[in-house]
Amino acid sequence: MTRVVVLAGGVGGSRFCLGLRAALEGRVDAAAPASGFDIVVNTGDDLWLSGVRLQPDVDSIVYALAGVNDTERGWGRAGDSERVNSELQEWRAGWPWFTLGDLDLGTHLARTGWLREGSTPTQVIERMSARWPLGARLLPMTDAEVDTRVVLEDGRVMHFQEWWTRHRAALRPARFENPGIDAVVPAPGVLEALAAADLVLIAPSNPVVSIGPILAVPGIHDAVRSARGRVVGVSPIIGGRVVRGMADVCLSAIGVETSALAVAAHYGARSGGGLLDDWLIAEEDAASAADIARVGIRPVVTPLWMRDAATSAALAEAALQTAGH
Ligand code: FO1
Repeated sequence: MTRVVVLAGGVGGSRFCLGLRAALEGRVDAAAPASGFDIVVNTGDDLWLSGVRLQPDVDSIVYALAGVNDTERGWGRAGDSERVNSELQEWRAGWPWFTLGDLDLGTHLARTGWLREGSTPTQVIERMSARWPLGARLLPMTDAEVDTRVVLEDGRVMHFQEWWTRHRAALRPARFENPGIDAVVPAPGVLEALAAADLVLIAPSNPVVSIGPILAVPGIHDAVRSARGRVVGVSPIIGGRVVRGMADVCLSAIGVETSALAVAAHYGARSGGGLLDDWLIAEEDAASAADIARVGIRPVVTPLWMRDAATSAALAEAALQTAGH
């Protein structure tokens, strides 16, 4: 059995994880145990709101793997209602621009209760995951609370969720911060999973606010770098544009161009102190393959659009084959 660890966050991460589960399941014969994989999830998007703890990236991935996610919006539960949210707005509680669905609130209440009773986020996620056969183990990047903050060019500082959902990333960021992250440790199991992995995948998630915080947790960058298997990344940029979300704004704030080449160089070649052995790029970006190779990373041109279950599985299959699995 190939042991795979994925670093992931957001919608791109959850679609890729769905594809990976399908690709791995396709390899298992009837007699063999189902192949599982580990997902190290960004928790920088997490926040307290109206007295409950939200974990947007964890929930996106759990809901997607459980098949109960809202595929139109890209977040929350399918078929959710908003009765409690309306009432919260009447009370002027929470954020008027941030919707908490009724079913989704059930998750937040359960999580908050378990946290208040003394469970760690890792234990809470394990308990939540047991409700559905997810086919993967989710590990938060850390059990500590380290929110992603946006420092604007005008000096204001706000939680990433406010910048993302209220302002739709329209306020110019000077930088992103995770206050206190230097003092935290990876969640239990994260370093062990990376050390045992035959293959580490970096999902096509936002490199700055999804993958960035994971790699900023002390020990994780080094563990990926020294993984025994290959480290394969999937470009979140296709044809010089972001596939979804507002990653281009985040990239330009840290001085990285919105291109498959620039993001590859941002992660760096393992041979040069960075992370990547291989970098999956779209056919639209094939012209940058030679430059990516010059950085010391092997470019692999393959279709990257994850339009549905079949194209997501094909992309994950390409990532597995790139590493010889
Ligand atoms: N995104 C929005 O654009 N608007 C919302 O009202 C909103 C509510 C929300 C509630 C719970 C949750 O887990 C996620 C939610 N999101 C919402 C998505 C979230 O803001 C981001 O897309 C992710 O954090 C980025 O990965």
